[in-house]
Amino acid sequence: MVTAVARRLAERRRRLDAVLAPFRLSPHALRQVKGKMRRELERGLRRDMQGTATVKMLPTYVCGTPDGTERGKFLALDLGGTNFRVLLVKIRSGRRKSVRMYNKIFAIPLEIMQGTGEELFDHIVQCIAEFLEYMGIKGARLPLGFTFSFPCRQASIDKGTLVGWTKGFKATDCEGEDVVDMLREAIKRRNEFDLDIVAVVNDTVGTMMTCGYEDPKCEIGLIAGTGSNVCYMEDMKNIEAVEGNEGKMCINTEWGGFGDNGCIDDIRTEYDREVDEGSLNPGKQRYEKMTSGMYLGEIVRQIVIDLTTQGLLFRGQISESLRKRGIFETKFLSQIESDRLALLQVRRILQQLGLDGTCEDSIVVKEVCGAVSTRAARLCGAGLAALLDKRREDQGMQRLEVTVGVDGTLYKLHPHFSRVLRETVQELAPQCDVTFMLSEDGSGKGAALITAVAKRLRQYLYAMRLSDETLLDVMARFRREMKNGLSRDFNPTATVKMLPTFVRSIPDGSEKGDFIALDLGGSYFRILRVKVSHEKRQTVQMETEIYNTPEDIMHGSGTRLFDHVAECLGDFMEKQQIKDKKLPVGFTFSFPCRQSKLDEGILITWTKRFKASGVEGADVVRLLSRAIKKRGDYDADIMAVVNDTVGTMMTCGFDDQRCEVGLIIGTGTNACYMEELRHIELVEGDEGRMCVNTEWGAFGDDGSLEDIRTEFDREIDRGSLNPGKQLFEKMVSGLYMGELVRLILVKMAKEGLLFEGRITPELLTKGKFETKHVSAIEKSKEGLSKAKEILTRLGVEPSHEDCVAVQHVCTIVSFRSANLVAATLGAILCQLRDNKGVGRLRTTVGVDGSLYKMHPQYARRLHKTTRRLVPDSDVRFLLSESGSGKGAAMVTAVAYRLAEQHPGQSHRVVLGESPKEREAGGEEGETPHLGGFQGGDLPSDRRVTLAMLG
Ligand code: 0WK
Ligand code: 0WK
Ligand code: BGC
Ligand code: BGC
Repeated sequence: MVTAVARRLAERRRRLDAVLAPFRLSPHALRQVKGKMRRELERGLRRDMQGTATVKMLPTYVCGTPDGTERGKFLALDLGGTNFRVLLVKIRSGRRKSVRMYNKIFAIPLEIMQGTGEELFDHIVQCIAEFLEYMGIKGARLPLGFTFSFPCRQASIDKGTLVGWTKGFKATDCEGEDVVDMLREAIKRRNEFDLDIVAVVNDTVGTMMTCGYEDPKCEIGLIAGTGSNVCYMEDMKNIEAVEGNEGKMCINTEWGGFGDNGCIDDIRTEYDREVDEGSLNPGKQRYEKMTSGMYLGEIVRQIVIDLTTQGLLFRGQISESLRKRGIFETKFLSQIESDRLALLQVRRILQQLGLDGTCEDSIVVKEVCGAVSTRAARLCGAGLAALLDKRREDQGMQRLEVTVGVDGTLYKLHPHFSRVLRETVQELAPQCDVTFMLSEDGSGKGAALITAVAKRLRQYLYAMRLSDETLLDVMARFRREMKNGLSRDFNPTATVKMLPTFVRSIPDGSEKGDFIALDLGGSYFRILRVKVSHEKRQTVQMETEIYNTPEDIMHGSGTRLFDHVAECLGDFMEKQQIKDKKLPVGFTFSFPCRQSKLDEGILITWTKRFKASGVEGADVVRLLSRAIKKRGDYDADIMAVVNDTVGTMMTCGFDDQRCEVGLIIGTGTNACYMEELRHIELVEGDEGRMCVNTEWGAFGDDGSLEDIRTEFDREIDRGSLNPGKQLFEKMVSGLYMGELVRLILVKMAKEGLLFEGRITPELLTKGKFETKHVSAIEKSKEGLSKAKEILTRLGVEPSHEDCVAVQHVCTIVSFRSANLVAATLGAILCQLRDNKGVGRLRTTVGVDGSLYKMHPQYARRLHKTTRRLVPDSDVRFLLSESGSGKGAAMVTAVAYRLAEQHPGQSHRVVLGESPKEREAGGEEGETPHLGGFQGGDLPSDRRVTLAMLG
């Protein structure tokens, strides 16, 4: 008897093992699955495999994980898992960073899941309406993030074409359709409320974002629920279907389709085939059907039927209910496999399923459940290990540290699934340190975060739109910075340096003489001969030569730079046949220089394109004089070094006596103005005025503009020659504007908002989109055709809409620039008004610079905003036709005029002068300090200059 029972049990064991053996995948078999998955992942990324790859690797146009700056109120829909949720998500950023969610779960009846598409989307909209009603927010046109947990091919963040239904869904007229459009139409059909559908995302992506909000290392989203799928952040250069090689984009693998080409048929069992044939989508989602909650119960049912048929279970009696498809839900597996459940309870579950069996039967069923769920977990583990190793190798790392955000009822509720999955990953991807992070809040939160980013993406264009309120605030901030710069105590730490220029007045029309002017620092290096004569009326004749300043000179040594300047000057004097003359030279040097006298300029820091070594902290007049001396083939007397803003003010002052502000909006940006000497604490004396070079380009270097700087401004700064410096200039000036636009276009293209996501190497090349392109595209008439031309040259085959959008971006960027300049200029105008103690300021601003001159709308916008911000002023903007070289010559000429009118006058500088110097009245060396000068002890012509400006 005993042996008969033992034999029967052994036979039963043997036959049970035979049935379950294919589920017990060996490490070798799993490694093979991992290898195959790896191949399919790679294939799916290839452009030429798009149509045939079974693992679709769908671009999601999500290019970043949350960075905590997301904020706002969003509606989120979460369709495709067990429950259909409608959520209201409130996101706060900054110190009070938080996400609050209100959600309601709605059922999706089977007949809706498998009815018509219209019925399905009408049902969804019905649920939304109920939710909005319930939340009392029907009127709010909230931005919506739509988690749609099915394979969608996306051309942009807010477009998703359904590739094919999976899981329990089979609604007609949806496959091949854009589900966002279908939802928009259903909302329109209902005509009860309106929503701004900003993003459609897969639940894996929503899950990754939800977890990424807590853990920035989360770059993988895994769903082990009704369905099975994973997404991850891939390097753009590996995503052939989307143009561009920079940055990352999230890929929705849709690994559920793994094996649809038969590559894992070797491990698929007859039960898997049964389940597939009986499914809504036979032949599809084979991997999903071996791993996800929708099917595990069904596999168990198939095995139980087979074992029962073999007489190994339930005394060979197949109950009616056991024949019913789907009766053995996966939740029963989780319950049956739970260690806490006694066999008796397993038996009770089986009884509920109409399976009245013995405890032995319960043990067998439990074992079957275990075999099926373990295989599922191990197969998921093998798939995930393939992805992890791919990421590790792609990044060329020995060890990869990453967080995987997980959601799904199978992972959450099954007693062993998550553990077996983790163990398998450890086994098959030992070089990866993986943290599994359970998504507590579901993918709706993630969808809201993506909506926040997508909206912000559109929003970041809004972030470039500065309201008058903000501009007035910027104006007030700049005014404070001016004060700090003028103050003796705060100047050392001030960002806006307010540099005294020792130019005390503008021309009064009586100047005359023959001068050379050098103009270095703008787009071109000009050398001019300026003859100021006084026949009937004062006239100025100028001859100009433009010289190239190659980049290697700009970035080389200071000696080479000044040798180059001296060489050009030599060439110019040759051409002018004045090499035998020693003409006074006015040197326009368009960089921040600290001056203690007119013919000395200590370079504080390079800006724009210059970075020559050994010049910062040195006197550029001395460097140039030395370079000229070294040549010995001509002589020149550098009488003055002026900033181009000062030169511009003087040039315009020549024609308009009211000109007391000089403004440059060109490669760089800056302004100077005539300030009351009593306010310039760095210079002693209270009488009269002196021109102050504000060097406003550095405004914000102390972080005072962080609230209006955008991610693009930060990117520009990071990629510049002087990170952290000239932050205002980088938001405003011509050297950076084209690049700002390029960065925005790249990001919009990445989000699929432009060029259907096409990104070309040209578009990705720094500096390829120039400010002159911005100017060309904003031309009212031919702007759009210019846009087409320029974008075509960048290889992005723009549509008309693209051109319109690009023109829009150009406008927003250049508008912001003009508005910001209006704000800082407004501060100077208010200072002048208050200095003069007048109710209404009447003044002239002399302007120069290629951006102001060449951009079709810039000047008009600047004028308009300035007048709006400083209504109690009559400002004339006078364009400098002849550049600042003329101004530099004027400074020299004024020196001569004043020398004639006031021989022997002077004043003292306090900043940077040691007490000894103050006593001694200046250091030794070639050129004495302006401060110490007492008239008589300098060569005749020098004396005139200094005194006059005293
Ligand atoms: C919860 C997520 C949802 C996802 C679901 C998957 O919020 O987006 O589809 O998990 O798990 P399931 O409900 O299918 O088990
Ligand atoms: C022309 C002036 C020059 C100044 C330039 C600025 O003569 O001193 O530096 O404008 O404009 P940019 O050439 O940088 O556009
Ligand atoms: C769908 C995926 C989804 C997964 C998990 C699969 O059936 O194809 O898009 O992410 O289920 O819900
Ligand atoms: C420089 C200023 C100059 C301005 C305009 C800035 O980068 O710092 O000195 O006036 O460009 O050329």
